[in-house]
Amino acid sequence: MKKILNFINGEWCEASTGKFIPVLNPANGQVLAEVTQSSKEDVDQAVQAAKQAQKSWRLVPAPERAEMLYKVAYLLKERKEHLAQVLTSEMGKVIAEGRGEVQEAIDMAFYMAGEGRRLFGETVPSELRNKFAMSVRVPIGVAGLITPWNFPIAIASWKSLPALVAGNAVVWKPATETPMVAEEFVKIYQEAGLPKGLINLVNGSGSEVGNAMVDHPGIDLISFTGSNEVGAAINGRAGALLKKTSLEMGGKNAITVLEDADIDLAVEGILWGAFGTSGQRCTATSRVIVHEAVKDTLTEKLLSRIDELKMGNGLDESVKVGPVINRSALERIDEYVKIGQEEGAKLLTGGKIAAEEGLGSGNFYLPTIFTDVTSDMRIAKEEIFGPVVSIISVNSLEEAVEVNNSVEFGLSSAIYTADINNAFQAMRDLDTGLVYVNAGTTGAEIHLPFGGTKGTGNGHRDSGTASLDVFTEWKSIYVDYSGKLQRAQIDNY
Ligand code: UN1
Repeated sequence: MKKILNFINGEWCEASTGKFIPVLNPANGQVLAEVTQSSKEDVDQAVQAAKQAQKSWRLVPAPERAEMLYKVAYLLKERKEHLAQVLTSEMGKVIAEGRGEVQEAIDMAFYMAGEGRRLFGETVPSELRNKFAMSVRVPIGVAGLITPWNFPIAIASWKSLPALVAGNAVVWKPATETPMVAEEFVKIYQEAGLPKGLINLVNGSGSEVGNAMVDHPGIDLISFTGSNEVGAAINGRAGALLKKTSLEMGGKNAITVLEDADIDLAVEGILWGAFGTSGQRCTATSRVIVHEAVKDTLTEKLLSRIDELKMGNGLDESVKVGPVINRSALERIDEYVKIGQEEGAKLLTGGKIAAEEGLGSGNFYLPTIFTDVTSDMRIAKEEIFGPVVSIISVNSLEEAVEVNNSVEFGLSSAIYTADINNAFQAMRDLDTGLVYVNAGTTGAEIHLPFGGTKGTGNGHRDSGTASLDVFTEWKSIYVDYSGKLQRAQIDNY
């Protein structure tokens, strides 16, 4: 049986507990590997290694650090197919999406490598004569990364690459469900020649590893993507220690379809946004807000396309919808479907665990559509993280915006309209971190900030240059070359 180990101070090693947890293929329940279960002690060793390595890494010029990232980018590119296969087998997303996700990591590596020559600060005129003022970005120290199973390599790339190019060291806890692609990613860093101790991998399930990272005084910031429940717990602990956190959490994303929209285009966007990745994206479309006048047409068209969504093992190129991550996800989704029915929503299609030949041993849930949903229902408010979409009808753009904004999350929203005035009004009023016009709620590109408002996050962003704000601090520097005491705010007034 393949064993996935920790990577600490440049060495692959078993965790101190001696325990291993099985890694399952969600499409058929097959055991793919076992992953080492870490404890507090393993976290401590990783932090010590990271602290030591960061001492010299911060002194390496950023363009030179970036050269390492170019090597990472080319290795990711070379190994794209292999990485996609590994990712699909442990996470379940269909292979085309697996390739797409690896591409996101490749893009991020090239992009952040470029940023090594663009870690700009500012030169600012001083208030005083013969005095020079500037601000520079400096690394924070050791970054603790806690990443989810749904985008196991893309999200790890959004966090580790900016952390490293900015001069930090990394302690990374990947999700227990997806340690295989994490191992592959770390091997790439190793092959690219990243000095030992700069990236450390600490595997393990449960809260012990995560809590040990948050509590460890040697970890200077935590960047987390995952559930609101865990994010809030991290923030509480870290807040008490005055430790910076960057949190990326849930969504309840909606596509609005106005009267004047291209309905066929909107149908494409909804099918892809709601059922791609089996609805397991933070950006997944889980609500459709449609103008009453086009509701029936849209609903009929959606329903007529459902049979195209072939379910199965994502490694089969013809499959469109893969499994969900595990048994408990399957049960949670099913529970929400029952809640929806009890609340009075009408189940149009799906609503059950797939039982067709061959699917029974995997975690497959049928693509599910509810109509007659109102915005006060739980299925319209809470994140389901599965292939379930709720159709809500409205009578105006204003009402659509109100419904869109009525949830506690604020990650992504989309509007389909042919009217430029409606489009601009929506771009202004939809209160999410991502807004799409005539495109679905998923598919963010890595060179723009990624993140959300309200309950989705805590004001930080992954990706884009915004991610450098997470992994650096500003240092303001004043150089007085007057040769005399100049009292600021006094001698110049
Ligand atoms: C996520 O689900 O956490 O925008 C990330 C998208 C992808 C990333 C999703 N590029 O859908």
